[in-house]
Amino acid sequence: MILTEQHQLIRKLARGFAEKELTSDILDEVEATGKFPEEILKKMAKAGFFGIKVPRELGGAGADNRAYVIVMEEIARVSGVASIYVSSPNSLSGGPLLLSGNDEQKEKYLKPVVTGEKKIAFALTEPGAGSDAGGMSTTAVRDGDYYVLNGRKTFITMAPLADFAVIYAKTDMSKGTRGISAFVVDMKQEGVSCGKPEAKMGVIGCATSDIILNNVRVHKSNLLGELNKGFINAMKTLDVGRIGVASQSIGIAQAALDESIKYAKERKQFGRRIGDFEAIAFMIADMATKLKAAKELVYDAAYLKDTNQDASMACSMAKYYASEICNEICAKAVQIHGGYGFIKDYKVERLYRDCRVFTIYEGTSQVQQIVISRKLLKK
Ligand code: COS
Repeated sequence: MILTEQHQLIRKLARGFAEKELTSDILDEVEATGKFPEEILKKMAKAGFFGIKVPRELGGAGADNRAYVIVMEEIARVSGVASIYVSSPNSLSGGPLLLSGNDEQKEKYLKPVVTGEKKIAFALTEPGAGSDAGGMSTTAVRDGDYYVLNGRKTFITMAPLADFAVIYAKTDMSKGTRGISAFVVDMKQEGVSCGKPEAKMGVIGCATSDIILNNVRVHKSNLLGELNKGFINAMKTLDVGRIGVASQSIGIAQAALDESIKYAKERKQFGRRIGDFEAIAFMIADMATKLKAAKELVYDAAYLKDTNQDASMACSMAKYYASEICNEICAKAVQIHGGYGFIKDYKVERLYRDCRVFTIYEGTSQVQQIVISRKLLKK
């Protein structure tokens, strides 16, 4: 079995937390204000969700990738935006530190993130470098014991809320992806500023903005890992990040399926439950089958990671398939709800908006197809 009894217990805990703490009233408030309550974030930190995969000596639970995807799935099932707060310290933002940080850096930047005292962002994308992440133009030029950073990062999740950011910059302009390095930057440092928070379609409640770097002097001790090895750090981080998005996708898809089944049993038209019409029943069968297949891909990718096998292609497959079918399932869920699916009183309206970004962030579906096909067609 890919999932053990302990993983099932973790699922129970995460589901219980999500259903108790992430109430409809709170989630409506998050949508209305664009702000996620700090007291819920504190409870999530206390439950251990911000350090699931972080070693115990850094305040984490020291659990595996399967535990992580299960928690993500269960939190996303109730709130997509809440799952972003779980993913950040465990994968995209904590990942670069876990992979390449030295003890001092982990203690200083990762530990307070796990306890919920601080927040950290991952800054790779630029206005002119999205899918072509290696084409970035942010520079870090050595000046004595410092690097001077200049450039602009864009669509950075959590940037306006973050205390620190992992910033990728070119340290050798002549070497392409082999001339990129990673730095941890204090967001309060002189020369760092954020653009205006973006007005987003979904996952409202976790602000996204640009980060502008204007002659930011970063001490050489804030270089993460080896000089010019930052791109590999980003790619390895994204491998794990992609299982995170895949698990958000199966969580939201499960919620959309649950809502659709409930509605198909309650709603009557032409004197019958709408679930008794094949048009609806077959849609539900299709949704459930695709979701089951996606779950297997997600747990399998996490298992490969946990057993130290090459998981890069499996992570991309899981993200690609799970995010695509999540969008399909949520669209069908809205269709099953008819006009009610189009209004905010019904949960499927938010699920449909929240999942739209899953085929885009942390590598579009087309980038996942690049990763998968390159692996298969490698000479
Ligand atoms: N693990 C370890 N190393 C990896 C890796 C991985 N998963 N993926 C790539 N690398 C290494 C390659 O082996 C290569 O190393 P060498 O320089 O030693 O040969 C190096 O990284 C460059 O890789 P590659 O040649 O494949 O880079 P490309 O510029 O062709 O980019 C894609 C490949 C498109 C896959 C990459 O740019 C990408 O993932 N883009 C999307 C970025 C993204 O997800 N953005 C979202 C940001 S977070 S919201």
